[in-house]
Amino acid sequence: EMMRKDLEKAVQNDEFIIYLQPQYELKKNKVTAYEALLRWNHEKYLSVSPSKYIQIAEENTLIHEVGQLVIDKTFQLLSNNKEISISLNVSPKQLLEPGFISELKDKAENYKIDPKQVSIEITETILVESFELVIEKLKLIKELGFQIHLDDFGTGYSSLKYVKDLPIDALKIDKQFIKEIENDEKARMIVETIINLGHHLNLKIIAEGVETVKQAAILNYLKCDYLQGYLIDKPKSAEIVIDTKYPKL
Ligand code: G
Ligand code: G
Ligand code: MN
Ligand code: NA
Repeated sequence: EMMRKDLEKAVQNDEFIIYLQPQYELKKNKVTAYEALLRWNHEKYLSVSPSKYIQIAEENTLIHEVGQLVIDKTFQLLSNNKEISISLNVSPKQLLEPGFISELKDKAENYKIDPKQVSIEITETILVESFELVIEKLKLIKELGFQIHLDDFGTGYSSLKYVKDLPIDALKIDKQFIKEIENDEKARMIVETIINLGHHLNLKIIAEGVETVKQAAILNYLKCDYLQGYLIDKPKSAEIVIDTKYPKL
């Protein structure tokens, strides 16, 4: 309840900032994309996970404001940096809001950005309810030129149906699997199979939670497309990350 009141103030006082975490493109041997991760720039809340206050924001109408400010701040970054791509996390409630798609379209025009620079990350849990409606929404988003990434892949429910029926561009392999690929033969087989499945379906593959050089080497050998994780960098303030020249792996 206290957090809800603080959240209202935070929206009014513009206390939210965007952190970026780089995504390393193995084929090009450099960072070419970033994931936007929301942070509450307040001493009490900076270390609190956004999933916590997003959940509270979702229990009332604040999620609309928070979602809009994430889009505004991200599009502002993109309009100043035309050569990068950024993916944003969108919760089920946000995606299903009636005005969401037109707002996305209008903001892309206002900030003069190419929708191809933007990926919308959705999680599998989004899909359990209102599957048909979600497909319709995602198709419209794709028609506007935005990309769609399926987040936390492998941990949800009935994922293969989603991979077949959804208009997606990439799969993000959940960090739980990546954590185990060095020492667990089964985890490595699963990751290899996800990568091959994705490639057969013309999808890019992003590995999340890459922390070691050995994990990166295995993922490179398995032809994963992008690496994201502490090995490259942790999420940091957007300005710092965009100005960082990351070394080759
Ligand atoms: O950022 P962190 O590193 O702690 O992310 C925690 C969780 O919060 C993740 O599941 C991430 O997807 C989610 N998250 C981070 N930023 C946003 C955001 O802007 N919108 C939504 N809906 N979720 C976010
Ligand atoms: O749910 P989603 O995948 O959007 O959230 C990504 C989460 O993973 C964020 O909380 C982010 O801070 C965290 N994260 C990013 N890289 C790593 C990593 O290398 N290891 C671990 N353990 N977590 C990571
Ligand atoms: Mn994500
Ligand atoms: Na994820």
